[in-house]
Amino acid sequence: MTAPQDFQTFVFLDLETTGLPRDQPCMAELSLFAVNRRSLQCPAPQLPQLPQPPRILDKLTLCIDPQKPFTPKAEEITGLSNRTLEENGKLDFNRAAVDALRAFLDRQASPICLVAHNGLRFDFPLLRTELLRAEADLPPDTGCLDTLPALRDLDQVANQSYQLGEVFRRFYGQDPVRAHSAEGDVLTLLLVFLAKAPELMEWAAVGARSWGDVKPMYPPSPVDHCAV
Ligand code: DCM
Ligand code: MG
Repeated sequence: MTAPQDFQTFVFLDLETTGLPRDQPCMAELSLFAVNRRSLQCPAPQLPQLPQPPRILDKLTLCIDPQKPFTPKAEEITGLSNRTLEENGKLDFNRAAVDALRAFLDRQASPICLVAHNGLRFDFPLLRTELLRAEADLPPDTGCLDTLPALRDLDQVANQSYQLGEVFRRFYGQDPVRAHSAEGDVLTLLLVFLAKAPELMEWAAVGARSWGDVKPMYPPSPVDHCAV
């Protein structure tokens, strides 16, 4: 992004998937928590006391039939499987899911900034692949903040882990809950963000990328559409 962006809404996002980028994964769950900047401008929590998430917060969580086999590792850590998603009648990332996502974002005060941990390497490129496969996209000027490089940049500390759970443990001295569920990971991310919200919002104003510059994780192919 060129000019500093006064983002009004931060949309925390996490995806659960069938595997890692080398597996050309498909989405199996997505979760978004949208928070207005006003609710992030609260005093920093007295660490390690765990803050309450903001009272005013919109949520969207969808389970998705990924139509591609989970790797054993992804199945183990997410607690999702092709069989259980299918037994529960979950559909693929279809038009209704795309419309729900876009309507959810359209309801938020703009400009909006998507926030994901390791988002530039994982969540944003994969979401872009999935949207393009569904012949959809997001507005190209949507902001994209990756909290992993942002926190690393703010800390200026060498040789420490920036894995989401590790950052959470450093701030709050306890394990995050429901790791590897999309909603659990979004809550963890939001609580991590709250520990440094003023600095991260300032960082986002100049450091956020644009959705239009996010390269898809892999070319979406409707033909071999994540066949099981
Ligand atoms: N993932 C994986 N193997 C790992 C870690 C993650 O296959 N060791 C995949 C499956 C997860 C997705 O990445 O659903 C997102 O990771 P996370 O749950 O940390 O958000
Ligand atoms: Mg996750």
